[in-house]
Amino acid sequence: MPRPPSPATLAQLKAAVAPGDWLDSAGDVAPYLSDFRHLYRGATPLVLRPRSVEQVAGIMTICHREEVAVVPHGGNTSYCGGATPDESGSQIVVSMQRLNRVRHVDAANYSMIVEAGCTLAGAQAAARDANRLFPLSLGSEGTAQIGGNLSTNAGGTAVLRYGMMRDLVLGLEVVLADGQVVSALKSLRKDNTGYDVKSLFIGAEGTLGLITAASLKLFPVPADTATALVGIDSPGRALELLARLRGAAGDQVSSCELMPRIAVQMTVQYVPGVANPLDFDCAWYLLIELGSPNPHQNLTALLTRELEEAAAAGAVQDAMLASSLAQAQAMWKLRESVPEAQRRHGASIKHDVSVPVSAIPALIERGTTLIEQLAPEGDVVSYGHAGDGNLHFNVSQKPGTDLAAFTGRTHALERAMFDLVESLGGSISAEHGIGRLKAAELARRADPVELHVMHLLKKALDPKGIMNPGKVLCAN
Ligand code: 2HG
Ligand code: ZN
Repeated sequence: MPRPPSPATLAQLKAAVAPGDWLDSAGDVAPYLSDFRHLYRGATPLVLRPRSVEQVAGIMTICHREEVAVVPHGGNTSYCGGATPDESGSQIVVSMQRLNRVRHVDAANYSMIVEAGCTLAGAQAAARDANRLFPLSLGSEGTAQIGGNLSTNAGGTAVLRYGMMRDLVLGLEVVLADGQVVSALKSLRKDNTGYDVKSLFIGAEGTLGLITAASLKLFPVPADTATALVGIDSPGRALELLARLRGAAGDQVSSCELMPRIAVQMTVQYVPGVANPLDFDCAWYLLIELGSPNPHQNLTALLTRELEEAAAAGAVQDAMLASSLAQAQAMWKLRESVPEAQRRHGASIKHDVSVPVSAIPALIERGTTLIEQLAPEGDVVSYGHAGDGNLHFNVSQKPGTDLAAFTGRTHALERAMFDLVESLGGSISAEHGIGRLKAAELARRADPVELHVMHLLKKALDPKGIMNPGKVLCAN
């Protein structure tokens, strides 16, 4: 069981980093104590900002010996409180922000090695400088860090073509709970040498070890892209269109994002600089992007033809193809601003869930009915990565309703949504992780044997329970 650090231990921990790389005053540690959504507010006696894997190893050696709990901290964009210390004031925070070098870009091998504290946007830029693409793409990419993307197995808007963070990893460097370093930073596509140890730490949210660097896959930069915003009358039509496009363009379909009318309306209303490119009012909107490294592919012609045929068959109500980069960016701004619009609109209850793509229409229909029954103060705003089967089945408070009554529905809504998702063969966390927010639900709903294996792994790798306690797994 972790225990509060003594003054002597705190002094040793401070000495493990350079002067100026630790913080302990109330004002300085404050930004590390609350999560992005302000769901939790914790306390800590110390924030450390190491600059090297050796310093992280030194910190973990001390924490292991003294049984001090460690909360890894990246860009603080977790939606599940995954990087926030608890209220006890005994957990120390290890911020990865100063471990942020791009160690190596190997253009010929289509790979790069970056440290955990690099922002996702920084990693993308390093790849682009070498005329390569690092394809993970998220609204929070300017702030979110690679270590957090790995620890939550982040998704985003290009999963359809390139996969989630786990699919983009060739190797990892991880500091274990006792300070040993797993140096598995190989940049190989083929490596069948026993268990896939690195995989354990991806999606583990810092509960098994602290990721310090990763070797990541790179791809050719798309030289031809086509982006369209399409108006449709139902989610089923969205799937029909996606299937049609995949039939015509295969893996070149890189994004398929679904938004209901209310999400578009809110975004246009609340977020400065967002305009609805479609003057036609539709029940649903689909943002489609195709990309190819071949500049002569003429994806715009292909997408135009497919949309025209779909419209002639009654599957598409209206569509606009971006005729410039600026227009494509405006369409993406519309989509990526939906979370901000929901924030500006007022309180919301979020469910980041996934189902098989074929079950998306059933999820929307049944989920909407459930929410209408259980939360009369709420409006359903279900949007997201339909091509991946992942919806953000969010509920926004209706203007003029009682806030306490609305937020009081959170638990009942979550239970009902998760029951529905389970009945459709889905997942209660598609891309945002478990953190503290969903740890109890995971314990309730995970396959018991799978959960047992998770606890076995936790005990084996973190016998003293010092790695991000209370996240992912509830103590047992
Ligand atoms: C997105 O897809 C993000 O925009 C955020 O995953 C979703 O705010 C949300 O619920
Ligand atoms: Zn998302």
